[in-house]
Amino acid sequence: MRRIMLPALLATGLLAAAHAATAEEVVVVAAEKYAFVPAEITIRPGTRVRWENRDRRQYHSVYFKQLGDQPGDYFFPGETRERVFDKAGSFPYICEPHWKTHGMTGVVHVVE
Ligand SMILES: [Cu+2]
Repeated sequence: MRRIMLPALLATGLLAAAHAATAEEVVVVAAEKYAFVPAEITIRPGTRVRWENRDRRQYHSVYFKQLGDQPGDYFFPGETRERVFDKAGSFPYICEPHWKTHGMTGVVHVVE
């Protein structure tokens, strides 16, 4: 009985997870302690990513140079930045004040 039940439960779990991923429209990345958490995410096209500054005093930025961002768009504790990714690809970004000193970088993988 267990051998039959386990795959069925796994399949149900996977379906539930896939449905949740499809229904999920916003993925949150924290900016805290000089790091993006998680630094690497994989999403589907059309997903909105929200970066939340969870530090108490420190500002950060989410700078996608290859997407034509203007530098200097810093956001402060409690503030957010958002971006919707419509095209597939890998999009690296940096926090301008901290990428050199703290390796504060991230990447968004958009997969069909
Ligand atoms: Cu930073």
